[in-house]
Amino acid sequence: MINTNVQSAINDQIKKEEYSSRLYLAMAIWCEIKGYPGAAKFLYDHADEERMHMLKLVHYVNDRGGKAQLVEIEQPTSEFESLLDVFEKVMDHEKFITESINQLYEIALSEKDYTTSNFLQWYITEQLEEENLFNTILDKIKLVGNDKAGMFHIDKELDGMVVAPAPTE
Ligand code: OFO
Repeated sequence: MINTNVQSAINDQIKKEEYSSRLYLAMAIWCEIKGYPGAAKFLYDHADEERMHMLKLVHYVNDRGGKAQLVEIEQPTSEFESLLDVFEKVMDHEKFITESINQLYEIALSEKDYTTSNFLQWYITEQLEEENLFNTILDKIKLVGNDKAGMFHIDKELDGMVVAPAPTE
């Protein structure tokens, strides 16, 4: 049976991953209507990826004899100034998630729940990969500045970028 404090911390993370999915969905919608189809596809895919992150946690809690809890989710921001603004907000959010995963890991360790800390290793690696990926994208966007042709190429590149698949169990 999963430790109560660990379960409650994971349920909190479930909410954050669900919010991440909605935030990236809102960004994808903005990109789609502003004429960035590649960025939109990338962010729609990433919204799905975040839902997988959430589901992986849901299954984990249930498999350990606990119960995953869903709560009300606040509405994500839906207006952005530019593509740069979108990806800066993605980066800020991912840093917040990394911090949250680290705190969750700390809780698991302090409760001597080594099974959960072992399970969370996947998320720690995932966050590192995601931060690296978003840093690369941000660097490229900053490099082209307001150059329309450059922005067109970045959008094309985003179209082909694959977000690493996440197993749900
Ligand atoms: Fe973007 O990794 Fe989950 O939240």
